[in-house]
Amino acid sequence: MSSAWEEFYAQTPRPAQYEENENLLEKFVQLHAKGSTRVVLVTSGGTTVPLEHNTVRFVDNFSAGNRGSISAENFLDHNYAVIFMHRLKSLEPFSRHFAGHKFLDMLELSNLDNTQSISVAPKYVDKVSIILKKYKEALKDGKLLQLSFTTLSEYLWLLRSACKALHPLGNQAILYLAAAVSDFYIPSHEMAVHKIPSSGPPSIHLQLVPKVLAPLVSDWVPNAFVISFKLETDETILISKARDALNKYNHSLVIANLLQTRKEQVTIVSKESVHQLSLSPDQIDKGEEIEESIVAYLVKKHDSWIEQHKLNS
Ligand code: PAZ
Repeated sequence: MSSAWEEFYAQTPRPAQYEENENLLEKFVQLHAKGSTRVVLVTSGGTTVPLEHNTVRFVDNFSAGNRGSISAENFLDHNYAVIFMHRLKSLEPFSRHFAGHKFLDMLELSNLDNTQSISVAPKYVDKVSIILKKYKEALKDGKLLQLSFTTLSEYLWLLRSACKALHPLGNQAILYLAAAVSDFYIPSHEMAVHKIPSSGPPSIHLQLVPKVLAPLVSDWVPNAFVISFKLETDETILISKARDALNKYNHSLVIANLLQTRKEQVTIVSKESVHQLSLSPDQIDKGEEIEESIVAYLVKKHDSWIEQHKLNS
């Protein structure tokens, strides 16, 4: 008998970009395997659940991609190569610094000797140049691969392809699964083809999304350092839910966060310990980001993971 996740992949059509993405992933991993660079897969942003094949309406969630895009920059700072798998139009590393700015207001037009040129307005030059330099460096070294998804099924297909590509790296790979993935969906064969009529209240039957963390940890990337996230809104159940996930899937760490305080406080839960990271009011005022501490902590834990594998082999 096949499991729920096997049935999902058997019943859900592959997305249009499937083969192109597999090629990009394979080349990226091969390049970094040659240079012995560690690679992290960062998933970021929320998945949608379409209600119709010709999608007019869909279920979405709150995730903006702050966690993933900030963390991706921090992993690059620690010399990791980053596969940034994000929800289309959510925040991306580097460009996130300009979210909320009006792009055209940052530019100036001049006309010297009848030659038009465009430059960055003086008040933005310092900020743009710092970020542009880091961005260009990441691209020059081939350290950043960005791939996007929108729907839950695009996410699940892409996640499996990324794991397939990362498998040869063994314990040199980190999976940092920060995306907010839908828990419920409508299977492809049960979904309406056309726009659901508004002649009466619709009856929508959602199914549970198969938990792919189980095959991911046991089969797809069995030696990788796998970190999942757990989001709750009720503080009293957060840590026990994180522990349940660790016991069920047997991966390395769960980062537990509350919707209300996720930007200031997280708890990193392993089978052996519970470690809290938080920003002080002063750090928040200065615009510091908690992802810097999260990533620094994880990089150290990844070192130990690799050492442990050496001792065991
Ligand atoms: O994308 P964002 O910065 O707005 O939010 C990040 C987050 C809360 C989605 C992430 O930290 C997280 O907990 N992801 C997993 C959510 C889940 O339990 O499925």
